[in-house]
Parts: sequence; structure tokens; C-alpha cells
Amino acid sequence: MKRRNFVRKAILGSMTAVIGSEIVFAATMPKGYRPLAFQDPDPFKMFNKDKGMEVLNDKPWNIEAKAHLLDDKITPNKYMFIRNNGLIPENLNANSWTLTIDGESVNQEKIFTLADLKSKFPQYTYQLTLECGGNGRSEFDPPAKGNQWTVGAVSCATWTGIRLRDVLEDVGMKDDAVYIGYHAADVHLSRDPDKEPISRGAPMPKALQDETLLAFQMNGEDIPIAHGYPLRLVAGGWPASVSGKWVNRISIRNVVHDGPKMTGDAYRVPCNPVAPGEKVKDEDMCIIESMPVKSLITYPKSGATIKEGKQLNIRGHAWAGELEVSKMEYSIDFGATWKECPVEKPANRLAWQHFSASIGFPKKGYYEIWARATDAQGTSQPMLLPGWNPKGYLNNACHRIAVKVI
Ligand SMILES: Nc1nc2c(c(=O)[nH]1)N[C@H]1C(S)=C(S)[C@@H](COP(=O)(O)O)O[C@H]1N2
Ligand SMILES: [Mo]
Repeated sequence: MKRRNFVRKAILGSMTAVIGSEIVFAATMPKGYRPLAFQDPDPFKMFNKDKGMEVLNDKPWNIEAKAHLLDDKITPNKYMFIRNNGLIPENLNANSWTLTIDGESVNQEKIFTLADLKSKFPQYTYQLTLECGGNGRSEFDPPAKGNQWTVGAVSCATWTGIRLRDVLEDVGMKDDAVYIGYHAADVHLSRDPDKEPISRGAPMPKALQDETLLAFQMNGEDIPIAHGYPLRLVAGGWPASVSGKWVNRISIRNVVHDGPKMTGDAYRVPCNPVAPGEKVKDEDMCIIESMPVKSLITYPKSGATIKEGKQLNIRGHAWAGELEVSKMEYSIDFGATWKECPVEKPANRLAWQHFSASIGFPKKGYYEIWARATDAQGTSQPMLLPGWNPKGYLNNACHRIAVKVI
């Protein structure tokens, strides 16, 4: 009996420590009861996500969409994937938020409040494609460690903010400035305040592009907390890891930024192709810059059926990093023959483009529709897996859906 009381006390003690305050009526709490503070949070409710989204990890939160959920031309929050490397910051306060610009190559270090940024610089809105460098990782063989994204770690929302360039010009840069690096308010999984979960950046030409924003709105509203409220760097067309969420400091560097996830295998691929599974020396790894050409069939959902003699209308999006998509094709015979279909112009540079096709089938049976985009430089998506790399980045293989004609 004594022993049991001791165990109960010990459990209560650790619960109190985790909750951060005393459970006042602990004595009347039923034995074995799990206080609400310990029950698993519902990520769909917590982040306003559609129930069809797939949770890949909860520590940290990583949630992906499905191809058919990405059918909207402008991705709404409920279908936007979440990729976190650490813990979402708590007690975010836009009123006291500041952005520091510092680094070896800054002329005059400055601290801006969010209100300063909004009033001092002109505001722009762009629709920007953000794709995780690891989107499609689940297909690599030998498998690559990390979140096993299928096709849903991509989004194209509208982002409103100020140009990073305008802020950099305001503080002034020395001639030796080559890179910017972001720092953010999220917390390392270890909760060690001296460690950052991620701190990446971009070379100066990308930082200075018109479309590279310090954004405070997504789809016309405050950025949702999980996506970087109240201030986020957005650099469309590059691995989405460049687009730092909850940004509070930007360093102007005279070297390639060397924060966590800039070195080793992180967001780097072999500079030259290697055999699957091959070890690659650190100096032979290159930082991923523009993302490769890719497309996604968002309608119908894979597994659709259609009556014999009817046309099937398909649609989806295509994107190509810094480039435009210039041609879209589909195949119903496993890539033996291809037909071209229309692809629209992007809403602006670095936004995905929409394609559609009306497809007829020769007879009843099982088919696959494969989609293939080609970029403005003439590079097409590979039909199956592209070059293997240690962390499984840049899988831009043709998207495929199954269709039965009955
Ligand atoms: N501060 C911070 N920014 C971050 C991350 C992060 O973990 N912390 N993850 C990056 C990665 S790897 C990706 S793919 C995108 C995901 O953006 P999303 O969650 O808004 O879709 O955010 C990037 N920005
Ligand atoms: Mo990512």
C-alpha cells in the first residue's frame, strides 16, 4: 500500500513538472486518469488541416498533402504541408516581434519592428511554389532517412510582404557580401536554447530577386502559426528549407552561410551523379539551388473509374524552380507514346502552372496516366527515379495515377 502511494506521488510529481503547475485537486483525480494536458493533441484541429492530410511525424510535426488535395490553383492552408525541424515557438507576439539585420557584411546593423517593416517598405504579393527538397523521398532505393514524403510536400499559396532586397539596401552591404542566412524563433528538439533546429539561407543574387519576400501574410491573412507567423522569408522555386519561418534575424555573410542544415548531407546532393548507395565525400556535395521541373495530376484521384467511350478530363500543376514550364505531355501507355496538352502561363514568376487534358481510351481495362513537364531549357522530368543521393532529395519522377475503364 505504502509502495503504491509512493508510485502515485512520483507520477503526480512528474506530471506537475511537465504541466508546469500543481494539480490542485490531485487527491480526487481518479486513479489511472490521464489529465487532458497529456492527451494527444489533434493536429488537424490544431493546425486547421483537412482530415485527408497524412501525419508523418509528430515530434516535430511533419504533415503532407495528397495529390488530389492539391487541386486548388492557390493552395489553401488546410491542404498545405507542414515541415518542421524543431518545435513551433510558443507565445508568438507580432506586436513585440523584431527583425535584426547583422552579419560580417552589413554596413549598419539595424533592428526593425514588424510595424517598421510594414510602414517603411512597399508591399508586394506573389504566388510562390514551395516544395520541400525531400518531396518524393519515399521512393528512393536504397531508402533515404528522413520524412518519407510521397508527393504532397509542395504548395503554392500567395504571400504578401516586403522585398528582402529593400531591407538589405536600407542597411547597406559591404562589397564582400555573398550570402544571407536566416535565424528563427523555433526551438531545437533538445530544448537547448543554444542550438538552432535550422538556419539556412541563399546566395546574394537569389536574396535580391523581386520575388524574395519577408512575408507577413499568406492568402490574404496573417500567416498561420505553423507556417511562420508573424514573419517568414519566402524564396519560391528553391528548396522550401530556404524559406525560413518565424524569422527574427538575417545575417549578411561574407562566406557561404554555415548554419545548421547548410552542411554535410543536409539539402546537398552529389555534384556529379553517383551509383545508388555510394559514399560521397563532403567536398563532392553541392548545395541544392533551383528545384527541378516537376508536375502533379490533382484530378482525378488515382483509382478513378470511367465508362467506356467517355472522355476523362484530367488537370494538375507543373513547376520548374527558377524556370517556366514550356511543355506538358501525358501518356496512357507507360511512356511508350506521349501527347502534348495545354499548360497555362504562371500567375507570376515562380508560381506553378496549370495543365489540363481530355483523354480518350481505346477499350476497357486498366490504365495509368503519366504526366511529364518540360522546362524552358528543354529539360524534361525523368519517367522513373532520377539520380540517387544520400538524403533522397529532388525526386522529380513523372507523377502517375491509375484509371479503370469499365
Ligand atoms: N524556422 C524554420 N523555418 C523552416 C523550417 C523549420 O523547421 N524552421 N523548415 C523548412 C523546411 S525544410 C521546409 S520544407 C519549409 C516548410 O514550410 P511549411 O511548413 O510552411 O510548408 O519550411 C522551412 N522553413
Ligand atoms: Mo524541407
